[in-house]
Formats: sequence, structure tokens, C-alpha cells
Amino acid sequence: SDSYDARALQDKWQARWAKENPFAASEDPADDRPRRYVLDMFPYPSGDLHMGHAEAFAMGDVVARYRFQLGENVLHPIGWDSFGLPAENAAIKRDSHPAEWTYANIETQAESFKRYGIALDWSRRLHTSDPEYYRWNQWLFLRFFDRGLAYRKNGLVNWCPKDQTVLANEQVVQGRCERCGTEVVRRSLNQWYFKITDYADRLLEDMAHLEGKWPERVLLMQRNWIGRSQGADVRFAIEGRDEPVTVFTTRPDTLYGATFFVVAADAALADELCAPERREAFEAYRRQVAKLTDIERQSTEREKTGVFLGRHAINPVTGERIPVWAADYVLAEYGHGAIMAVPAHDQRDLDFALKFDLPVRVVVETGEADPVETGVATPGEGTLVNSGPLDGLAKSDAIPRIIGVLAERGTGEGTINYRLRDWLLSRQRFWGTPIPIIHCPECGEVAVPDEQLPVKLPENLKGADLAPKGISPLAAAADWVNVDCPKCGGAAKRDTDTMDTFVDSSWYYLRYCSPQMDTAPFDVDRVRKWGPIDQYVGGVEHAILHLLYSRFFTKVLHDMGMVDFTEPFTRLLNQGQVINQGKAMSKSLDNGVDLGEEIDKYGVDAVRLTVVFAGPPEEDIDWADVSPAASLKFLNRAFRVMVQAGAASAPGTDPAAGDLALRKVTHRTLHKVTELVEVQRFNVAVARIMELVTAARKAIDSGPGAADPAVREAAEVIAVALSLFAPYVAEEGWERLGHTGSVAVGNWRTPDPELLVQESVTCVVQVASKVRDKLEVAPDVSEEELERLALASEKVQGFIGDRPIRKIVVRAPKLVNIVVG
Ligand code: ANZ
Ligand code: ZN
Repeated sequence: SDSYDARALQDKWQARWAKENPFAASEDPADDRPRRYVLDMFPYPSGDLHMGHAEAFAMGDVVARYRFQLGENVLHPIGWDSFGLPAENAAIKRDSHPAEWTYANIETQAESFKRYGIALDWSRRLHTSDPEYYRWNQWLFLRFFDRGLAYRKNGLVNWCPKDQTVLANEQVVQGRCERCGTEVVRRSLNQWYFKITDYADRLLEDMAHLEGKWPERVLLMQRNWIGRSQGADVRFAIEGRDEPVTVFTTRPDTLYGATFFVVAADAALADELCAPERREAFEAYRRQVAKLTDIERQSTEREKTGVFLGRHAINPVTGERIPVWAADYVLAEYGHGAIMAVPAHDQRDLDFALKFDLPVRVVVETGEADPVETGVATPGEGTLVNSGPLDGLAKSDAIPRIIGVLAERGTGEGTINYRLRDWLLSRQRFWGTPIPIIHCPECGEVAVPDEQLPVKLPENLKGADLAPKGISPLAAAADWVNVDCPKCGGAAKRDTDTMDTFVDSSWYYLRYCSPQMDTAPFDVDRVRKWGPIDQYVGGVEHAILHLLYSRFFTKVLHDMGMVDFTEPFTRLLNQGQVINQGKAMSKSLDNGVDLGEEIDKYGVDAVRLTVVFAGPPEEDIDWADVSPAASLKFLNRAFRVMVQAGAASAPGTDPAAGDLALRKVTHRTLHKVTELVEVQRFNVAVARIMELVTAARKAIDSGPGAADPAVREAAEVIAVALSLFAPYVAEEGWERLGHTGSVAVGNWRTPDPELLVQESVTCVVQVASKVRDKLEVAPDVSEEELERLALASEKVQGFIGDRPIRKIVVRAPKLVNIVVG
């Protein structure tokens, strides 16, 4: 029959791919094909694959398959990010071990990936919850520990009362737990951190290499997250305290306008500075603040609150005594947790001053109305006033001047401050990598010796043992916890926290180069060969955390001499989301689309084609607006062309004798599809293939007929081009065209330049409204190109002479008029 049976093709070709393994990367040292590393963010095994996976992997697969077609040695591996909370919650519910749920889901997803026809190297499969993998998390942790990049401290942490665990800042979304939506509270705990702040500058600077290769919005989000602020540290003496207190300010030029001083209400400093007679008011206020999230605290909408601490600071330049307050709009963990308040020029400070009747002094004349009258602070540019030696200076001159004065007196210096915090790594949960540290009463924190790694998770804990208790479930496994100190041999205890699963995903892309290696996390030479990743593909939800952490890991590994690059992902593609009826799919809206059902209905190829054809890869796809049925119809049309051409001629037929018009369409399509795939306009590439199918259909029905060599040529190009988007139909079509072996590897063709030449049109070039030259140009020439061609004409230049060009009017493709003055 002319139309194809999707399920039969899937079964047939899946078996063939499994047997022939056409997508395995070669490690043969003699293989000198260009190497390409294409990677999709690895999935979390939360169930079967969903529409989101379908989209991301279809996009990544276009890139990988294109590279396979070019004959490159492509590394396109797959693995699972298989530690994490959902497995643990499932285990608690079912009274089982998290591994059961996890590995069952991995198997389901693996089968679905195979069915979905992703061109993967299955021999490199990894699971981060395997001891063979997480052993190297522990090894890496210890190398970070050796370098002072992993450390413990007491800190206020985000705590999810429902999950009973600590969350990184990045995992708190609008004050709520990213996973369960519960409002996050603050708690003081002793926790492990990675010192990512040591790398803040490099994380920022190296983004220059990613410019134009990563989506601009991702770079912006990373930049904002790192949050570099240039300013000054200024030390204020505090009456009755030996040590001064430092504040960070981006506006040291406004120092003469600092009329009060504010300490974060929840900082230890506030507690320390509070005078006895203010104690009661302060404690009451602090209890109130503890209930708020950072977002609420910083909201400009909320009315300002605070308490006077009964103390005074001394303004280092004016010598004035200024009152010290505690307030919640100052955050304990930013800068130094204390600020100099300049109400005239900072809105938050002005709101506070107006509420509590504190003095406001304008020190930068901006030309705007008096802040006290308007209630609006004036943060802009201006000239300094009321500022002693700074008077008359512009803000930009006053800043270095005052920094110089402060430095001379030893009361301050220029500095850079980052919003980025150290990476909080400890989790009080079970299903993660145990932290390989032993706490000894004599020796303190002792590293588990490398040869004792991995520290495996106990296998006997399951179900209720894992229920959140506020301390790690590992603490309950007495035989696991109690060990001898590796240093002194005395009784000691294992650390019972597990690592944030973002540790697992921060280096997995290196592990794929040598996934079975058991003497190191990865083979340094193999990573040198494959790295960095040429094309990384994944969702924008990872724009901050995962990408920042991976970049950090890569830089540390670079400093350790283990990798020779400093950025892991050369290019990044963020695919959009699949939504339905204009909304994200969700249970409550009942608008979910089930990937398995779509595939059962239309077949893999039609679903994949639909996903890619819906729009540019980075845009969302509304499933209500697309038509897999139409995709299937198109694929049947393409299939029929291949079948008919295959029946009418044999492979190797010389196309030169074929119909010239069709040949031109074929070669132009090839040329365009190549270009469009290179710039990741996959949807337009598909549209071009559709046009070629239409042209071939016409040639068969009302042109030279199916036996024409040009029809075969067109059909072969259709098979090769479609292999990027609809792999099953492409393989079957290729076989029906009389070829043996897979269509998917090394079959891309170069268009014949002679067949790309288009008819030309004549363009008239006028100088001062007189025709001075005529150019033969392509009908679709761009305005910029036409202007360039006109100006490049010697004749035209001769007529312009040295008169200045006032204006160039371009009407592509027919006219250019150069107006000279
Ligand atoms: C005086 C001043 C005058 C300020 C002025 C601004 C304008 P970014 O740009 O985000 O780094 N600040 C410092 N530490 C703070 C903390 N822990 N919590 C809340 N606010 C804090 O912001 C730096 C500015 O934010 C600093 O400069 C400080 O206010 C405030 F006309 O100092 B500024
Ligand atoms: Zn010891």
C-alpha cells in the first residue's frame, strides 16, 4: 500500500537500530572525522516521558541527526538524573525503597526513548543514583573540601516545613518551596556549602564567550543572579562598641546625606546593638519579621516597619550622631546586613524616614522636586550639595573622590558586592549522595579516605523510615552512622546529610565521555577529545541553577587541571514549552496531553514532525493549535513519492538527464534546509521539505513521471532531509528507494551550485535621479545587499565623485537612487 503503518515501521526500525547501533560514538583513535558533542539535559525519572520531553528531545535530535548525516563522529548520550525527593515521597507512600520506583520509571522512559526514535548512544547510559556514579560526587566533594571550596557554617537557611528540608535560594520561588508550594520559613542550621562566591567574577566575565551562542535572556538571568554591584564599604563607629560596623553602599557620594543607620532585624548584630530599654520592643518586632519571606520584606508596596535600637552611629564624614534602627527591609545576608540610610536619594529609606519622622537631607541636586514634599526620592544624576569638599562635583566624579577620602582615613574603600550566595548543599533527606565526612569528637571533620568510597546509602531503610523528621533519615541507621574515625580510630559518626541533586547534574556531561571508568570521575583525555559540549538543549527552567552550577564545577575542574576548557556548554538552545489551550498543562485544568496516546494515534514521526513544525524551537507550542493529523497526511504524501520513485527507477541513476525544473527545486531545497538547520530554524526547514514533496508529486502526476531521474533525486533528498524529523518514514522510504543500510548516517548531500543559480532581474542605479548603471541581481536580493552592490559599482562611484551622499533610496530588486549633496 502507498500509506504507511506507523506502528509496523516503528517496530521494524527500532529493532534494526538496536542491532546495528548506528548512533554510537566512536572512540577509535584512528577515527579522524570531526567530533561533535550534542546533549539534551538528562531527564528526571518521574514517570513516563511527557510532552515536554517529546519537544526537547525532538529538537536536540534534529541537531544530532544533522551531524550524523554530515558524517561527523557524534556523541549523543542519555542518562537519568535519578536522585531526588519524588522517589522518596513515593517510597514513603508505598512502604518501599526509593530505588524501586526510580529504576522502574527509568526502564519505562528508556523504552519510550527507544520508541521515540532518538538517535542515542545507549552504551553510555548512566544513572546518578548508582553507587558507581555517586561515588564520584563524593570524590569531587572531597576535592572541593581539600581546596576550601566545601565548608560548613551556621546560617539562616530556607526551610520547607512540609518536606522538612533545607532549600537553596534558587529553590525558593516567590517565598514558596519549588517542589510542594509550601511557604518557606527561615531557620538557623549548620550546613554544608560550596564556595561558588569565589568564582562570582569568573562566572560573570566568562559570559562574554557565550554572547550570541546562548539565549540572551539566559545570560541576563545569570547576570542578575550573580548581581554584581560596584560601590564602597564604609565603616561607621558605633557609640559604646569598640569595633565599627561596615555598610555596603553603591552611592558613597551620598554619605553626607546619611541621616540614620539600619541593621537587618534578624541579624545577630541587631540583637547585639539593642539597648536594654529597647529589648522588649525589639524582640516583639523580631518575632513579627520571622514570619515574612524575603520577597515580602523587600516589597516596595508594604508599609515600612522597624524599631529604634536605642543606639547611635557616627557618620564618618560629618561626625554627626545618627540613630540606629532595626528594620526588615534590610536583609541579613546581603552586603554586611546593615546600611547607611540616605532618605533623599533612596526610596526605601525615604519611606522609612517619612514613617518614623527621621531627617531627610538632599545632597545631590538633580533638578527634581524636594523628596520630602513629593514623597519620591531622587536617585538620579546631579551635582553635589551640602557635602563639604564634594560640593559642585558631578555624582560620577564624587564617587571616586569620596572613596579616596575614606581610604586615606581608613574608614572605607571601594568594593564589589555580589548578590550570589554560597551554594547550600546539605539536604536532610535520604535519596541522595551521602556527604563523605566523618565527625570525630577529637579530630573534627574528617574526610572519608578515597579508597573507602563510595559511602553507600543503607539498603534497609524504607517506607516510614524515610518520612521527614527534620533531621536526615540516615541518622536513624545506627549501624551506618557509627564508624571509627579514619584519623584516630576513635568512635565517630558519619555526616547524615545528603547532597543537593544539583551536584549530580553539575558534571554528568563529563561522565558520558567514559561512563564506566572506575578509577576517576572521568577520563581526562576523553574529555579533552569530546569537550566542551557543542550544543546543549533544555528548558529555560534551568536558566539559573543548573547552568550556573555546571559552569562553576567546570571552572573548579579547570583549576584542578582536569578539564582544559572553562565553559561546559558552547551553545545553548532553550526549547519552549508544550502548552494546551493557551495554558500550561496541569491536572487542575484537565488540559494534559498524553504523549503515549498521541503516539498511538498518529505515530512517532507525525508527533515529532508536529512538534518541530509548530514554530521556532524556543517558542511555546500550543497543542490546541497544531495538527498531528495534518503531519501524518504530509508524511504519507512524502512516503508515496519515495515508494513510487523507488518502484520506477534504481539507485545510482544519473540525475543529470532528469527534469531541470524539478532538479532546481531539489537543490534549492537542499541548500535552504542546510542553512535553516544550521541556524536552528527547523520549522522553516520542514516547510521547505513540504514544498519539495509537492513539486515531486507534480512531476510524477503531470510532469515527466515517476521514472524521471529528477524524481528519484528529489525522493532521495526527501528521505535524507526527513531523517532529521521523521526517522521511521525516512528509513523505510530509503529502503523502498532501493538502498540498504540506514539513511540516517553520512547521507547529507551538497547542492550543485549550478542548479542554485536563480534567474536575475535588472536593477537601475540612479545618481541624483539620473540612470548611471544597471545591475543584474537575484529577484530576492535584500535591500542591504542591493545598496552595497550599487555603491560598489565603479561607474556609480565615478558619478558620485567626492560629493557627500545625503540619502540612498532602495526599492529592491529594481531601483537604487543615490541622493548626493
Ligand atoms: C546608600 C544609598 C544611597 C544606597 C542611595 C542606594 C542609593 P544593589 O545595587 O542591589 O547592590 N543595601 C546594602 N545592603 C543592603 C541590605 N543588606 N539589605 C537591603 N539593602 C541594602 O544595592 C546596594 C544598595 O542597597 C546600597 O546602597 C544600600 O543602599 C542598599 F542614594 O547605600 B545604598
Ligand atoms: Zn578522630
